[in-house]
Amino acid sequence: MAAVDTSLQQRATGAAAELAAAHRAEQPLKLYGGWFCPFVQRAWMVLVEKSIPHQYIEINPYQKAPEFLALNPRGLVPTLAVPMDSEGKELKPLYESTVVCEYLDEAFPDVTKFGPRLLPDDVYERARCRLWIDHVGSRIVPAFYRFIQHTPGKPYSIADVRGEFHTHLKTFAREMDSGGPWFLGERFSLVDVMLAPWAKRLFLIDYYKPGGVGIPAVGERGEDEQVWARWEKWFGAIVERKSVKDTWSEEDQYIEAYKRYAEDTTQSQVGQATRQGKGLP
Ligand SMILES: N[C@@H](CCC(=O)N[C@@H](CS)C(=O)NCC(=O)O)C(=O)O
Repeated sequence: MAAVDTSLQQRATGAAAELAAAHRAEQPLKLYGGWFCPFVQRAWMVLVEKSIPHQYIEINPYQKAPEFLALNPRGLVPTLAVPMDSEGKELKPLYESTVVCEYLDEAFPDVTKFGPRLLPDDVYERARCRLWIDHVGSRIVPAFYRFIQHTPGKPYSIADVRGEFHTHLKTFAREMDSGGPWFLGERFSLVDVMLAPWAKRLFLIDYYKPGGVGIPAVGERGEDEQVWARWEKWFGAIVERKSVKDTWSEEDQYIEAYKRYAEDTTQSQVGQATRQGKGLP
């Protein structure tokens, strides 16, 4: 097997390094993360959005330490260690970024201490949010990896993957409420959190792939002028969101870390699944 991606820069840099340093001290709630990982960024954003006391522990998930596998047999970050008592003597694990984010929102419900809930109270609206979170996870994110891992030898063209990616973005943007930049209009929610890390990483497609993300220019979008304008409103707001910027390392570190994806040589579980046409882990 080719070398596993263990040569990554070992620590966060830039703003994310400051955040990690501010949360180095022992706390009952622990997030095991990797600075480069978009799934981790989701959970990290929720901790920041809600100012939840926590300890951040940087690990390299490609080196499967037995203590890590004991917490998460899937061997993936984010992994959360949740205290079962007030002193944090007994810890139970949680993993899968969507599960972790919903848990954090529900476990810290006090709006006066932790700010607005990240899913609506209305049952239908909450289900609608989960529907579009599913669209992010089952359509947009896999298409992002097919796009960035596209190499000239593939049986499909880069235009095909770009088209597929655009279709999923437009379907998402058409569902966005008006009156504000976020998916729910003025209200920031978990739907925004779920897509934010890949929005922030779109510059990597511009950097590595011929023709880049390739969203058509204003005036050249035909019947899609409005939907792309709505996408850009959301995109402009999310990349500037404080929780996104606070959990972001220096840009050149991502360029380095994603080179293996761009060359389609990564041995990460996500990368291998994409290469084999399987569902993401
Ligand atoms: N479905 C998982 C995916 C997490 C994931 O793939 N994390 C990557 C880092 S970005 C990982 O831990 N990879 C280790 C490996 O591929 O062996 C989630 O949503 O949390």
